[in-house]
Amino acid sequence: DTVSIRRALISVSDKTGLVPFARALADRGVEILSTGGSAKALREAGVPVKEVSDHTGFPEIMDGRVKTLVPQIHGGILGRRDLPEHVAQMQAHNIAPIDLVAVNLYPFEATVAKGAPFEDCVENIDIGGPALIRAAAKNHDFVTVLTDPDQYEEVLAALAGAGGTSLALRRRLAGEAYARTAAYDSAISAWFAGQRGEAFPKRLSIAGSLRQTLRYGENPHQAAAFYATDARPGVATAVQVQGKELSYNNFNDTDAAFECVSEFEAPTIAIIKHATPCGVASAATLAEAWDAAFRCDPVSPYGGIVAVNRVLDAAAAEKIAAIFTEVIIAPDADEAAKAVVARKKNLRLLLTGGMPDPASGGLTFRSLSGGFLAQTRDAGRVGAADVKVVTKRAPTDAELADLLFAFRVCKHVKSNAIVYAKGGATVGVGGGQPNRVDSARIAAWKAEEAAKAAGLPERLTQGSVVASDAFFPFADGLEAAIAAGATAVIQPGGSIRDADVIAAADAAGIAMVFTGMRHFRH
Ligand code: 93A
Repeated sequence: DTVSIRRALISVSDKTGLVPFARALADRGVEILSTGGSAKALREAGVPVKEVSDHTGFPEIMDGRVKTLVPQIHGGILGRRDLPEHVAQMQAHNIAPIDLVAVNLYPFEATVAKGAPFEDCVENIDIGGPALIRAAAKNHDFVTVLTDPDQYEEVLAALAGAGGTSLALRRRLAGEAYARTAAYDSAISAWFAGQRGEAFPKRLSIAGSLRQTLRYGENPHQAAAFYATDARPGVATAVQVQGKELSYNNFNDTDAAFECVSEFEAPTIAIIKHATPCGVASAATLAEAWDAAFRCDPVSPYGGIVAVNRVLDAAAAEKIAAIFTEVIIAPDADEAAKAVVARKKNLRLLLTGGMPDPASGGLTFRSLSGGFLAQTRDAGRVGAADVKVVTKRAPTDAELADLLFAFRVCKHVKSNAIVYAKGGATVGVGGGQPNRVDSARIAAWKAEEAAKAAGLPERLTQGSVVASDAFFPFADGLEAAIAAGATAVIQPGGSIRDADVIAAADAAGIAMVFTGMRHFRH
């Protein structure tokens, strides 16, 4: 089933690796047919090449819209070499067989991503390319199809080794080819839906490129893989500088950590376990932020994930590496920090090259039996101008700053979320409880334990502020927070018992603001 290559058609927009690939084919005696730009690049590099238009006797017309959409090309790809009628028809119509097709498509996705005008996007919808790819993939019994420069080497190796491609290889490449054209058409249809202002088109396919298969999923008996869908800076764009392979849970937690720190402008550290923060702090330096974040909960960070929103420096790296940490994710790290991390062989360091924009749009997904839920990202961000004071006492400036900080952290804590904060750092985090008052109690209890561990005379929540991801349905959750020492509260408001909750706050001399925005995270 090994098929040798006598004639190849190369038509590529991304010219990466084109010249060495074509030269290697030519050196093996393969005749190379190519379209305008690709042929020009090959000629200039001194690789023997024949223009498709010379081969077919038909010029490229309509600004290249019709260059390979001709019977001599498609017949040469689709004809079955084992059917006498096909072979006879090829001969009768002067159609030469094409044994290899290497095509990568007009950069539609990149054109959309750079915000090009409507007409440019339409012009970058490739028609002839997908036709070539789909034809070659269909006739994979005889034809080898390549759709990505990262496949060149493998095919050249097969030619050098067995003198041709195996059926197994051609079948795999055919499957990859259809995955590529499917993703391409998905991107086009999603773009059209977006142009119509439709967030949720009639058919939605999530197209991703396999980044890596994982050893297992959330549990060892589950299989798992990681797919990248876009170029938003984050876990999907990260380069792993060192450490062993990340697991499914590591990826999930690391993403949660990085999304959390991206909310803050000042140097900020988030320590995450099970995709929920156990300590978050902003400070003048990352090292100071670490101390404050760690103080909030000195028990949970072991085996945790740490995200920072600045270039990681050595002082912060020393502190993070001093305890058992699974992963550090940062936009970048300086050489000294890398050297510190390098002392811990297993500690993974991921560098993303930038921070995600917390206000960016897009969809998030959750699978359920028989389907999936899609929603727009929680890009909501509450600032000082968005809050409404509802109590007799207004928060002080310092309280307001902490309230806004706590509410942003709250967005990243599993519901029901209660976050106490003081001086730009969390001092008590409670989440994942099916009722709000338990989350408030857990956060306060953890803060007491943390104070004991640090040898501090006072519970950490004394004189803190508190944020709630959704309204307090009863005054009891608020009373628990007041009992823990909170002096100011931020919450969405909107309960039918808001009046009771406000009265309880006023009775205790507490300042309370409503955001009008909820941040459930289930
Ligand atoms: O404009 S097309 O839709 N019509 C075609 O007949 C056609 N043939 C190849 N696009 C077509 N292609 C595409 O041209 C290929 O998919 C490739 O992306 C590109 C290469 O053009 P050039 O070699 O001129 O740079």
